[in-house]
Amino acid sequence: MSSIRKVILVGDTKVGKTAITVRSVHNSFVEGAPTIGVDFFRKTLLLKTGRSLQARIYDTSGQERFKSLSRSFFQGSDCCIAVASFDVDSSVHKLESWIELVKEHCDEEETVFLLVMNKIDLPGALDDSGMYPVSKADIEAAASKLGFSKVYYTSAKTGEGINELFSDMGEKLVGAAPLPDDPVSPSAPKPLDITPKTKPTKKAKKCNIF
Ligand SMILES: Nc1nc2c(ncn2[C@@H]2O[C@H](COP(=O)(O)OP(=O)(O)OP(=O)(O)O)[C@@H](O)[C@H]2O)c(=O)[nH]1
Ligand SMILES: [Mg+2]
Repeated sequence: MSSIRKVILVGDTKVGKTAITVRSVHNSFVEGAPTIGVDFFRKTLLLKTGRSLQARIYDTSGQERFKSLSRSFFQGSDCCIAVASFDVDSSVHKLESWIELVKEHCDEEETVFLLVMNKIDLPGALDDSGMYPVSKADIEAAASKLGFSKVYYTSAKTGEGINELFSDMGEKLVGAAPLPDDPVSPSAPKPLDITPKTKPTKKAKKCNIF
């Protein structure tokens, strides 16, 4: 297994997928325009072991008109960051359909799914003040329905929560598929399998939801 991992960001338009990516890669925040199709970024993820991973990040558009283009980039993803935000009404309800769409493109390799609620800098966003179309209670309910044990609360504007998100992602990616020579990797080569192969039945798709 190489040390390169494919990461995709999905979620409704305007939730801040590009802003999160730019904050993580360039440590800056700019009022950007909506993504046209897909943007590509690279980031080195430093791991607790001292080793590193290269993340190839595909920041997809959340606009309906680009959906078929976006989904063509889902194939072979090692990690999916699903993003919603307090100020985008449909963003939490649509998470499930985004995640299902990504799962259709997961192969038998394990894919790590992370759930992000962005724009925590908006005044009162975390207080369930009723000021925004989406509340903290809404995202927590969606997380439990979708099987996520954790919601990453972030602000691309201030940078809060972004480092934690990407460093956790690196560790989980390695947990899902250890790097060569990692202590958790099998040290001995696998014995040759000489049992006759029957035609494989359709494999169940394995996904890691955190
Ligand atoms: N206050 C605040 N605004 C944010 C944050 N993240 C993004 N925004 C703003 O939200 C708007 C949408 O951000 P984008 O990053 O373009 O959203 P996107 O999800 O990439 O949208 P598409 O590319 O259309 O799918 C922009 O005006 C951003 O400046 C944040 O953490 N806090
Ligand atoms: Mg974008």
